[in-house]
Amino acid sequence: MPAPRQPVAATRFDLVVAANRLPVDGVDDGLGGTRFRRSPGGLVTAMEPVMRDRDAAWVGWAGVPGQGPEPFYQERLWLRPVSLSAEEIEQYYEGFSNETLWPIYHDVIVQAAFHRRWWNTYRTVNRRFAMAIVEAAAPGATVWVHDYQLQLVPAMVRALRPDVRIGWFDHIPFPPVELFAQLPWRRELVEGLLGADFLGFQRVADAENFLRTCRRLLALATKGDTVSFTPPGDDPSVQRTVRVGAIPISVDFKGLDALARTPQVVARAAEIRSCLGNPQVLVLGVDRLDYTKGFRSRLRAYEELLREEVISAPQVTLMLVALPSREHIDAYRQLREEVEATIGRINGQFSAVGSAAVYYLHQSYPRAEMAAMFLAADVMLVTPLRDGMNLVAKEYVSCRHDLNGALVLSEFAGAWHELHEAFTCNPHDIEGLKQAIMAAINSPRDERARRMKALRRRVADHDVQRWATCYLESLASAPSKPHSSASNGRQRREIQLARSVRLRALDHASEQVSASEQVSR
Ligand code: GDG
Repeated sequence: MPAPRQPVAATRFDLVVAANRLPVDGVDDGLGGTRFRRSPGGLVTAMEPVMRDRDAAWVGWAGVPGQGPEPFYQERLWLRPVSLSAEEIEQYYEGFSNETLWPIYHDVIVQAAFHRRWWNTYRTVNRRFAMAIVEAAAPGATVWVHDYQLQLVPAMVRALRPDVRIGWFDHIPFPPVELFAQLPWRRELVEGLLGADFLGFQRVADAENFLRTCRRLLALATKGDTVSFTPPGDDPSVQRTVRVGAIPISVDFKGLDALARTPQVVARAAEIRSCLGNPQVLVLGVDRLDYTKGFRSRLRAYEELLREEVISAPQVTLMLVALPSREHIDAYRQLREEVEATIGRINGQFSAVGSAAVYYLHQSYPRAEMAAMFLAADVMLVTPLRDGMNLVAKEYVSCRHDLNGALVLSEFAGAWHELHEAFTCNPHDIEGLKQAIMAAINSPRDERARRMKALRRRVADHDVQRWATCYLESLASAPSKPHSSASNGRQRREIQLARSVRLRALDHASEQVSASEQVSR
């Protein structure tokens, strides 16, 4: 039964989460319109326990272009859609977020593109998110902003609502300063983030990269895990202290473990193996089809192992699940073409009638089917060239209650810093990758069990609920008040007013630049 609509203007919340996407999927309502249902993503699962007992709101894009739906309650969570036009999606999301920031933050595996109109739209959209947050936040609320699409939001919210506590979490790597420095808008991005009280990263190295960036590019003073900062135009005698820390994200271990133990999933795992002709070794890869995930290295290693007759198909079968991703972007289209051509070549040479060397699945599956795939696979290949964390590695481990299965894990995944008992690989080193795959395939049962037990203990102890709780505790205990030497209440109010006027002026200017650039395109 749909939850009753609430009077929107009067709604204020103690906890406001903001992420690019709302945790909903649009589905056809059968009447020519769209109905929204909860999507079972990792972030929602993570947030559930911390949101359950609080008045919480979630601000984000509903996933369809144009005017979004009115705010609505779903399972006690207030969802506040941010509308994005088709052009804004192209410029803010596909353009600046995924063709500028994503490559820079992932070691420039592909070249980054810089366009001023993308940046202007990024700023305009960040501003829209900030306004939605400001409207939803109760006095003194906690605001938790997520990811690289919303890096300007912390300072924008702070300028309008200094009473709220603001955190930001980076799901992807934070790059070394030498790469970050390429961004023409590097200063604005760092200043945007420094509006937060606490900035969370996946790895210690990401937090350190951020601190180094503050020192090297903005000449800011850092001390331990903190950085001191005066926003531009503010009273220079007032400094805010921002804390930075590594809080690695995780998965819902208990939920996945329970799912993988259900008779349906256990039976389905056996059925998958049987459909594939009961190979001696089933090797699995599950990723978004993204150039960061190391598809090319993985396929090359597998092809060479077949060609050198170290393994043979179908005794060793590879199942590759490649979730469709960012298909409007050239680099993703090219990757798909290359992956599909390589798989065609491998299958042409090494498959037999009725048994393929590679089973390629370019589609999305329900969670239970994914759990069955994890349970069916003897070897799991997680070989990114760079990855903030990689949840798939942790999901695989969570599903292996039988203590069987071997995880091959790239040292460039954030997860590698926690999952020490995996079979480590460097995906740039094809010989090394082949050796890691063979070590996993040939590992004795008791060694696999020993490794898997240790991996499972780590993920069970550091699950996603603990991640969310730790994050919110770190945010709550971050230094709160600005250290002020001179300004009194009146001065502060004046600065406050000046800041919000400046923000409005900036927006106006950015919208005008966007408009004039569009005219001249
Ligand atoms: C970013 C960072 C970081 C995949 N195929 C299907 C499916 N999936 C699910 C997986 C997993 C999720 O998608 C992918 O998460 P990853 O962590 O592997 O990677 P990104 O999408 O790049 O996520 C990453 C993460 O944020 C969290 O902070 O770990 O480093 O890049 O949960 O299971 N899910 C379903 N069907 C599929 O076919 N249902």
